Amino acid sequence: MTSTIPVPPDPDALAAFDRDSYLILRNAISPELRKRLAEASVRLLATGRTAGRDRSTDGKDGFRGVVAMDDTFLPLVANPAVLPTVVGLLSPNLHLMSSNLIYMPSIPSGGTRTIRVPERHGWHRDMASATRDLGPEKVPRLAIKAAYYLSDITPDAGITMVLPGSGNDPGPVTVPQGAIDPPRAITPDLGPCDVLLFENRTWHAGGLNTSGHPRLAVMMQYGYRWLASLDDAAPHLRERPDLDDTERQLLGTPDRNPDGSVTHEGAGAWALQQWWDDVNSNPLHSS
Ligand SMILES: O=C(O)CCC(=O)C(=O)O
Repeated sequence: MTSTIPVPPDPDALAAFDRDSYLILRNAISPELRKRLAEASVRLLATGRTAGRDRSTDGKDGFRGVVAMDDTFLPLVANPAVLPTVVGLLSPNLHLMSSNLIYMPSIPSGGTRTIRVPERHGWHRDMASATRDLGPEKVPRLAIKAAYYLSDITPDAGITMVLPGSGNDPGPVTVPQGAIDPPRAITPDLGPCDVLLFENRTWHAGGLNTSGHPRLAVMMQYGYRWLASLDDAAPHLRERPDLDDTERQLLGTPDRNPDGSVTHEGAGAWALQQWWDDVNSNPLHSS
């Protein structure tokens, strides 16, 4: 990782996210961790496990809730190279809504697909229910995904595509007839250890993987604590002595006193609030 000591987010990076609706953070994980994450992903996918399994069209496979399935994923929960930017863009009142492993097989360009074809281009915003309930113009920034790609990153690997600056575009996106991507869509220029951030309103789509190798990604989705998690509850994780209070918060600390009684709303965010205050007040960090 670039640094294990969190530093305040770069204001230019926050402004770039506001403008572009996506951001790349370079070297957010070490090559060693990346290798272990890829191995853990392959191990999980090889199991017959059905709890949390997420199989979909065109041979896509994966799981929701991988941080509770293999400890290898735990360092991603409060990755110090990523968390300051996510908190800077949302607030400290966050939890991890999902840790989502996505396996995308390679399909040759002429191969049969049911999605990412002109009739079903696959471009979407996340949190479709929020958009449905609030309306596409009214839905705010609610959550941010940090996407790590664990297989070879080549131009044909099927890395997630984004439409820059689309966060305020209620859509639907315009895709020219016979095409599968809107004009101006891009494949982010990622290095293997980089992370791609995008939010619920960013128009995006899985790219086309024609590389001959499966594409593996882990998407960590952080959202406000008042939003429901998409993963199965894993309260046992919060009991672990090797995790700290910020990790526990992200894994679902409720608004409760130590004796289980109810405390004020938002109280369960104290750890990240304190961490955020420390990150921003450390004199080592002021330039
Ligand atoms: O697999 C991908 O690249 C895209 C995944 C996606 O669209 C999503 O998680 O909402």
